[in-house]
Amino acid sequence: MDFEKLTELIIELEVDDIADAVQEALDEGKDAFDILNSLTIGMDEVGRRYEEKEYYLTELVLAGETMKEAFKILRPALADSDKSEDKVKIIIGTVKGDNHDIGKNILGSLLLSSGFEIYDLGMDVDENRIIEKIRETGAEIVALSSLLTMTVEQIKVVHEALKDVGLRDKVKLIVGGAPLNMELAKKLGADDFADDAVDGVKHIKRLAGIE
Ligand code: B12
Repeated sequence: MDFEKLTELIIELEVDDIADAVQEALDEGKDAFDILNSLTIGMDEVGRRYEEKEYYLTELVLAGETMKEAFKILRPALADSDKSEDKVKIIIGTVKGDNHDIGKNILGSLLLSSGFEIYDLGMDVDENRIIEKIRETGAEIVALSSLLTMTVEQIKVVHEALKDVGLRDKVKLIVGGAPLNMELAKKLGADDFADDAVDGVKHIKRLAGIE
């Protein structure tokens, strides 16, 4: 099972075949992160085809399903053997108005396998739920995903709401998603940004003072 084939299975939306293909690649000893990378390349191509109007919403939905099937197999294999003893608590979620959760789920799995304690609020999460969860758990880090240009402003809403209730300097806010970059993230009030989930874990470790 080569990486190009895995990328192709995502692009061709082979929802019934992807799990077996990922399993085969793992059985051959391929690195789980390289497999993840080949799947992400496929998702990027799906996005490009959608932009070019070669694919429509049905295909986007199916691509999402295909990625989820792949991830069911891949998730345990991404587990890090070098588990940290410190259980830093992290709240993750996708911002209000946004129903993309694949990237957020990948980040969550990687964080979990790196020894963090994760509270996943899901998608379409507003500032009040985040505040509630911080108070309930004492989480030190909030990691938010925003995939839509339209919803990145929600990061600012969360930042302001945290300030209003006096929690802003008690938590670190890290964000990610394609419409964001470090400059925009900081402008919106976040402390940090990372391009992808693997880098996200490194940044979060730094924010938590682990590395
Ligand atoms: C699958 C998909 C969907 C699925 C989502 C399924 C699901 N459960 O997530 C469905 C069909 C629901 C969907 C709907 C829509 N979508 Co859509 N979708 C995509 C697609 C093809 C892939 C997204 C994805 O999962 N990528 C794979 C993951 C692994 O990547 P990722 O999310 O970027 O995450 C990585 C990094 O960004 C980072 N990361 C992400 N979050 C975080 C958080 C932190 C803290 C950190 C550190 C890192 C991090 O790490 C991740 C892994 O490395 C993208 C195109 C693309 N290539 O991105 C369009 C895309 C995001 N969608 C788009 C659009 C327009 C829509 C719709 C508005 C379409 C419509 N007309 O209805 C709706 C919006 C619905 C809503 N309210 O949210 C646009 C957004 C354009 C924009 N900039 O605003 C895109 C870019 C397509 C395009 N090229 O036009 N979509």
